[in-house]
Amino acid sequence: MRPTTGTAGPTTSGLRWKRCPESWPGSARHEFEQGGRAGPRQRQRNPHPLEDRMTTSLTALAEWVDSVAALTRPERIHWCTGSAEENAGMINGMLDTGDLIELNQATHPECYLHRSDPHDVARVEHLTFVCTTREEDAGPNNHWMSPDDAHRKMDALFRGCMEGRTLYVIPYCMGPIDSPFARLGVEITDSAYVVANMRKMTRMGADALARIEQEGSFVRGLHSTGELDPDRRFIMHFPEELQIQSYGSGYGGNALLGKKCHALRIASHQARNEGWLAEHMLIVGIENPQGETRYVAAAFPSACGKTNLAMLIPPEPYRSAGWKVHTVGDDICWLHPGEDGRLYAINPEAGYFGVAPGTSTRTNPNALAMLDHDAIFTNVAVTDTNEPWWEDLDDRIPALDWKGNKFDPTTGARAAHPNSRFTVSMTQCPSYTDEAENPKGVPIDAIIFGGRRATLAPLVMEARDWTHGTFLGAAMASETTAAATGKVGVVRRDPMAMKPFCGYNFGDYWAHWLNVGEKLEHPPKIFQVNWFRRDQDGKFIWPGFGENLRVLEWILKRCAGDAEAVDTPVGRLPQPDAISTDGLNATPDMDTLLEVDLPGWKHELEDVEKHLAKYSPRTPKALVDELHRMRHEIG
Ligand code: GTP
Ligand code: SPV
Ligand code: MN
Repeated sequence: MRPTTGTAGPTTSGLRWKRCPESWPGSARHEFEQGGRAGPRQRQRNPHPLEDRMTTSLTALAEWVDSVAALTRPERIHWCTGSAEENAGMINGMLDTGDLIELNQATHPECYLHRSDPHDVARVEHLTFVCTTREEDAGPNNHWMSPDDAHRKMDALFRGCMEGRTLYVIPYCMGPIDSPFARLGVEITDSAYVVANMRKMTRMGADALARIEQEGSFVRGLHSTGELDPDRRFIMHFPEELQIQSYGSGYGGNALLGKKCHALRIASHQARNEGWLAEHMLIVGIENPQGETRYVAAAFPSACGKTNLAMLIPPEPYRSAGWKVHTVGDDICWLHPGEDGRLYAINPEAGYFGVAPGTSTRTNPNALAMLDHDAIFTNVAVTDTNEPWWEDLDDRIPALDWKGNKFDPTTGARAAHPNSRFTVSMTQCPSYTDEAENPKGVPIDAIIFGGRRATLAPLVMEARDWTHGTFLGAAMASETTAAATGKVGVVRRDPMAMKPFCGYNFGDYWAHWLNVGEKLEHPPKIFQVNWFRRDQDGKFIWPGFGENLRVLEWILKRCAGDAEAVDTPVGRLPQPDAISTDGLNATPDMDTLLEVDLPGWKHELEDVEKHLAKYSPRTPKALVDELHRMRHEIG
């Protein structure tokens, strides 16, 4: 069954989109006034000869689209309204071209499969650049190219690249449409798949355009899938120009420019100038049996458990005691200091682009429940009944692998790509909360850093204060995953889970973290967790997933002043019996999970010292002092 244009197409959003008020009191407006202009220039404009409808009253936007069209030479220009009819038409078009494959519409209505080019299945960190005027401002954490060189390179790639294709203009809003903290962008792309994904992942279309026209300022993102040649693939960021240019990939983080490119790399740069934080964090509310909801934000590197923690289902006996989970976001979090001295979080996204493998009724039932309608699957396998399938989903044997070849289980090969993904509107999640639309955001009690570490890092520990917490974040390390191309399972430093996403020098970023914390009268407490500690047989010691609520319970008790902790040179840990194991089938080895291996930490700190020194002279002295204090206490 295909969606019919003009009738009810895939309905993605139950979001309450409000008409734009006259003006927004927030920083975007402020920035605009600081620019000293009286208001966005408006002019009467005749439609471009290639356009299929009238476009915008904002001259800067119209001129930019004209200039991109002159460079890329598309056959047609389409301004996306975000309507259901438009979406249905585009999905039909992709079914015709084979960009989308219909899945079983009886079991999975409005679900489609996209198979990427096999060489285009993950982020490409080695081809991702931050192009600031001065190389030091991008820092050793980023690949750098001068803006002039980058523009020259990208102009050459974009020249004529949309010949015979449609240029889509996607106005989008990151954050609740009526929030002062929301930011606007326009992505130009020649990929219908990108449009369909952006429609689920952002507030896209007419309302966003209306706000862009009122504010006059927006991030310009230009994307073309090009010829998908990995040697002609670049993801360029120009934070000083509020521009993104991406060529040669159709994959998520490389192509859905609102996500990592805008909401992290460009936004982190803006956040530093404006006194807030743009972070790679989930946001979740935990409601205790007394009915009090406390929000935490957690930064784990790619494919290290954010989506799972954000929508966990409380295990027994927590569920029957009345614990509930409210999901605000699963990947990106913008944190603003509030007038009451607390930190407030919004999720700039409107959907989830989540890792499929490992998702099952045992690990993440909420995710499964949101994936049986109106979802786009990328690079998963399919069963003989044409349902989406991935490793660990269940014990069926799929018929076709992610490339569309007949699946042979005897080869030991995986059927779904390890970085196969789903795209779905956040409102489809059973644990979705309206707080995701709260323009002020939600107040954060705890910030949690976590990584994938087989050894050393304990299940949980608390930082003694904001500075120590910033140190723990800066020192984070984690095993690499399939979310980016390159080797998997290599431990690398991934400060605040932002190694691939910070749009400026980590030295300046850590200084900014310290500054933000210093100004907060009631800063969140900072914790570090590790769900991925392994035993001698290589098995995970901690059961993880829903059971992680047991750790969150201790964290929230600490925030409320209701739990004890043991002070150690590296951080404050729970006593082994402080984490409840009631109702677990087998009691995990809590002694190992909570051990503090001081010689191991001594060795770790030597490596952290070298890591911090890489960012000298911009590394804040307070972090080096913290390292010395810990080392001194270890003795
Ligand atoms: P990105 O979308 O790439 O940013 O990933 P993410 O941080 O949201 O990770 P996600 O929750 O999708 O989990 C990635 C993989 O880790 C999946 O295969 C999960 O099944 C697995 N995982 C998540 N949480 C846990 C946990 O608590 N324990 C174990 N052992 N595995 C987990
Ligand atoms: C990640 O890699 O952290 C993701 C997926 O969340 S992507 O959109 O590719 O960045
Ligand atoms: Mn992510």
